[in-house]
Amino acid sequence: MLIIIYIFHQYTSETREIPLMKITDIQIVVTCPGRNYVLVKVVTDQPGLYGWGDATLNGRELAVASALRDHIAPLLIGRDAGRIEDTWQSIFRGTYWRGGPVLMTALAGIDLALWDIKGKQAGLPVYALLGGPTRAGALAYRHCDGRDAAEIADNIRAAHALGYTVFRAQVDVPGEAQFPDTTWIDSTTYYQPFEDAPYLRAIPRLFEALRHELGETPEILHDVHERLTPIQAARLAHDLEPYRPFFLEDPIRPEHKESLNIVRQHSTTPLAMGELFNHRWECLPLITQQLIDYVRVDIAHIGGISEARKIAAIAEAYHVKMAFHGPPDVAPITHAANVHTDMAIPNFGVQESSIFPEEVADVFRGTPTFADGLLRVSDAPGLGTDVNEAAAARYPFQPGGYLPTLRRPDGSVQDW
Ligand code: KDG
Ligand code: MG
Repeated sequence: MLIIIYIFHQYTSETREIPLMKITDIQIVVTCPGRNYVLVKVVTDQPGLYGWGDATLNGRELAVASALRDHIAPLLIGRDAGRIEDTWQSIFRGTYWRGGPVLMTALAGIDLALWDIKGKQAGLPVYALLGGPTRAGALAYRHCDGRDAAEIADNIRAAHALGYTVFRAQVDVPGEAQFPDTTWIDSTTYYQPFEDAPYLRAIPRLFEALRHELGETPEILHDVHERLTPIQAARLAHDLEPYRPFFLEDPIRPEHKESLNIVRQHSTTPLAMGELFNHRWECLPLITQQLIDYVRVDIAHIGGISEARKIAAIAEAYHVKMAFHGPPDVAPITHAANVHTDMAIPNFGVQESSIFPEEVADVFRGTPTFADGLLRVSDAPGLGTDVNEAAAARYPFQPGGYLPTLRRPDGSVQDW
């Protein structure tokens, strides 16, 4: 017995104590430097030690802000900021209601702030905490949309001159009114008409023209935005094959995942999906049945880095790569979290990059930088991002930042 007590004492007295960091405050900052962002500041009892997370859900910002302010933050005051996984589990499972974009975006805000704090406490960038770099930077793709193939080709040439090698091509479909020539219904809603047959003709023609103009080297991808039925998506994926798209994104709606089998059976065009998913279980059938090649989840909408790395680990086992969603409607903090994760995981595929409104630079520090085709984050501890709160207060929330509602020519609703 004495020996056991002695060994226990030796063990505990030699174990390094990691100082407890109590969460003393959680502040929600809603700001609109050109776009609405919901930011989460987790403050600890350690002098000057705080973390920033992003909890922005485009068009539903205040729902997330309320979930955080009214329901989640009060549960976390006084808890140890160092217990990231335990906090994740306690918010996800421990509060009964789980999943969905609002709650998972709120959870991401907390999770990112806690990883930021963990890195600052350790004096290490988050990618180092995740296992260290596996690459020099994250291969980035750039949006090169346009009214027609000639304009898109010019945009791709201009982006290539900046160092990009992967490009997204979205084109106006001839004969259809396109944004900004859309019909405003009221100050917050506009309708944009969509017809599938002209679209299905236009995209293969676009890729044919781009290959003709630019040759076979540029990697070009296209986002369907969930607008097709499975058999239409199968036809598009098949028709694009000769032009070797990098991937075809969100070819069908996200609900009935097994429908992707139909697309898969008809084409070897790589498929990407996931920006509307909120946790690993939604990705699971697509990964384990190898129905997609790239997981497009949004770190801000799946509960943060803690969930992202688990999805990446599951995907790795099935030779599926990660292509985290990176639109300008999530804050630079999420973009930094994307690149930290990209840097550390072995199955990184490509990173969507975005151009932010100019005012964003007034509010955020530490947005990932781009050079030579790659996005990089700094070696600063944590996520390396910071928020100028005085500047954020100068850009109050703007209501009405909704996505357009698409309508078929007969007036019925079509997926965005
Ligand atoms: O809020 C919705 C946008 O983030 C989405 O439409 C952008 O599909 C998108 C993409 O791939 O960036
Ligand atoms: Mg998309």
